[in-house]
Amino acid sequence: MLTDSRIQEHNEKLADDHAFRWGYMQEWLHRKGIDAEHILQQLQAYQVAIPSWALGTGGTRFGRYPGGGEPRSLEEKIEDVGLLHALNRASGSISLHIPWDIPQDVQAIQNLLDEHHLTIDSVNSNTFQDQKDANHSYKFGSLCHTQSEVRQQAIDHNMEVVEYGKQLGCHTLTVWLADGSNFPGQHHFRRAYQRTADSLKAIYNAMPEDWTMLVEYKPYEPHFYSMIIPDWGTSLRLAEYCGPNAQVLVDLGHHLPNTNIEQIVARLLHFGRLGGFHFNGSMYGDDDLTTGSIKPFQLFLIFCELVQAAQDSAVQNPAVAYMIDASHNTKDPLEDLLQSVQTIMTAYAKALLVNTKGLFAAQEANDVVRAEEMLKDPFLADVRPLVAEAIRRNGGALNPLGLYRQLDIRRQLIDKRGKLAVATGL
Ligand code: AOS
Ligand code: ZN
Ligand code: ZN
Ligand code: ZN
Repeated sequence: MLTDSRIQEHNEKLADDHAFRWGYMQEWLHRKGIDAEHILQQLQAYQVAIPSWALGTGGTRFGRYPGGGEPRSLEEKIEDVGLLHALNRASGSISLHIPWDIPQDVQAIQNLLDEHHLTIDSVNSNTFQDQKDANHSYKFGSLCHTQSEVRQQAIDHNMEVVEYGKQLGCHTLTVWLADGSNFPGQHHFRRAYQRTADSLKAIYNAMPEDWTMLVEYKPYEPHFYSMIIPDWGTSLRLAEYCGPNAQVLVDLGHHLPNTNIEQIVARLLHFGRLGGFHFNGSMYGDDDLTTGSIKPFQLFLIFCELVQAAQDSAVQNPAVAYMIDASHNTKDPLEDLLQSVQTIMTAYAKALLVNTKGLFAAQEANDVVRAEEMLKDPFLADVRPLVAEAIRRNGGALNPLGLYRQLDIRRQLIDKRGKLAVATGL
């Protein structure tokens, strides 16, 4: 189905057009005094993790329309990510969700990962659903629960998730808590917070020293009156309470409309506590739409903060885990993920082109218009040839989505897995 020679053939067909556009881009960069090779190196090194739960159609609470050919097992999920990575060479890792993705045969899974040049980037715990045969219910919370037995069950689950991660060479635990309340008076806010903090710390203390814990925040949903970790301030405080290897995870959809996310990113970088991202797009809330589909300028501004911080020796932030967290109701999930990676790389490429020295000078001089123009100039540029060249040099396809469609990969997956195939846990 997708072989290196297919990719070569595809690239040869597009070579002429690409040479024309890339040639123009190179000349443009040259005139601006930008070292194209240096930008390419950074783009070529960039990787974004694919969530195992985004490989099938998600649906909403009102229903779900399966797209067909969806992965039925962890093995098939790995194959799907392998396919994406072969096309764009920028999706070289997977985020797993336990218990949805429990590996039955660790060695076989490791072999399959190696075969597709993939790693496990993070493992996610799940205390937002009651598990089969569980002794206690999470209906009234997990790490925040009033009863210590329930909290302990949730702590033990997180430790079990870490165990699975260790077996697969992973070093990151992502914790998203659905804990919260629906009505005034339901929670004792201060006590519920402290129980959560102490439970998280228990997990943190039991993790291996070379592991990172990422703490996600979310303002509402599934609870609508209060969430235990509603905002980045709470995540940050919890991370600090746990220790140096606990960091904040920013899910782009977990902000109230019009929140200045790029400023949050800058603050967290300044405090050295930005641990990772869940990329997606948001119109109203946690919509989990395709990243950049609604606010491409914001995505670019977020990358500007990341690039500026990377160039600043005063910033002491650990490596950031880049992950996608999206849900697909109408699109082919693989097409959506290809679009997402392309969009993320485009935003990153534009951010790399910002003349930061010039920007800082404009800021110092309080030249508001010049500062803004310094950002608009690269944002409005068409950097697609630059991204395509980076992917091509890594051995990927000049047009990953185009090749996916041309090879009719979804049809092949449906033939192999069936029309109603459903990914586990979704
Ligand atoms: C939930 O809203 C969070 O975004 C989680 O990161 C994630 O979507 C979930 O763990 C997957 O079900
Ligand atoms: Zn998320
Ligand atoms: Zn979410
Ligand atoms: Zn989301």
